[in-house]
Amino acid sequence: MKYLIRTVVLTALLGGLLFTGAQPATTQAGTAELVFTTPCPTPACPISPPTNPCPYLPSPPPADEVWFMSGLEVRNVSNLYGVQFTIRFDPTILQVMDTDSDTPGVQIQIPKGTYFEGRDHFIANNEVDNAQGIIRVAVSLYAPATPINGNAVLGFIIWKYVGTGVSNVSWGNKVETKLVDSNGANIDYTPKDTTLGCPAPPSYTGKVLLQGRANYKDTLVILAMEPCLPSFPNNLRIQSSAQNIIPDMPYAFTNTSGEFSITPYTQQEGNYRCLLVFQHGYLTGQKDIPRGGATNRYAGEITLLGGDVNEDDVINIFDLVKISYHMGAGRYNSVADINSDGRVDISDLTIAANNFGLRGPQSNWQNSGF
Ligand SMILES: [Ca+2]
Ligand SMILES: [Ca+2]
Repeated sequence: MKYLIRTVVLTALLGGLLFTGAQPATTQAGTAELVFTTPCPTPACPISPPTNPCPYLPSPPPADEVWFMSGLEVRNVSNLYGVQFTIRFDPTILQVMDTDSDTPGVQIQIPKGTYFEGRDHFIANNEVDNAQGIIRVAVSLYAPATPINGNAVLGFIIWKYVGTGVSNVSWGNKVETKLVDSNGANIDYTPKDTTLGCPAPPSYTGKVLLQGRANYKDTLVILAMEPCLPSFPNNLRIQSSAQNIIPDMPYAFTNTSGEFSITPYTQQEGNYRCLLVFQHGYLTGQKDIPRGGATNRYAGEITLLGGDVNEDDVINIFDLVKISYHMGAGRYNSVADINSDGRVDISDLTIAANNFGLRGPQSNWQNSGF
């Protein structure tokens, strides 16, 4: 038994010595790393990315304003001659931009600015599947090029953000992603995955109830960058009446419980100053947002008062006249139907009459966090 162990150890030692002697430049297992360097690899990106790559979400951003780069680097490698890698990303958050308009499909950037530039190399594969979120690349040096030792940039990815959130960006498994020496033997390495993304700012939430109704759905809530004014902005009232999408303003409609949640646009985070609330037939509502944005974003709860049928943010004789007109047979009007029960009758008139003389915008939010 002792003899056997000694033989095995001796053989292993000899094997190690022989192996080292035959291939003096071979790797030390596990010391190499594959890394993503973002936004700029060392020593420098070939081109400079914009300062803020996060898009103006959810509005579609101009494509040329939102790109940025990651370098694909190998570090502490010895005798590297060929590389094959698979990289995965979340295509709902990131897309890879094409760097080679002469080749069909989408390619990452090789060799410009990488180790391969100016050296004999063969690109066997360079394809990006932006639908699945997969990059596949295979590159080998060829003679008389000498192997890579130390650190080297293998490629560049030009990304653009297409959605809010954070994507994992990962190297494939050891079958998909391989470093090989000039004999085609695997070089061990440690893959360093990364995350990229623009986390969404915290949402403003709250609850808008409607006097006289049990179902509180479809009240429009808007985040505005202008401070709240003494009167509701007429341009927003016109647009919200048409239920158009409001350009460059985050908005949401309440659910049946009256709850809303609005996520600020990433680039305007901290610039919103007023929460505006609009529902047909009701006084408007609003709430000041502190400069720089609220820390606790629960706006609280407000009950809009009904009866403003002509939507001038005051409940007066004109509204009562209008409701009574629509009480007539064949004159149903959904805005005059304050309580939304399918009829314009004394219930709607009474709601308006009881609010006679009141004006919007209301700002009596309860239990607000700001
Ligand atoms: Ca009115
Ligand atoms: Ca009614």
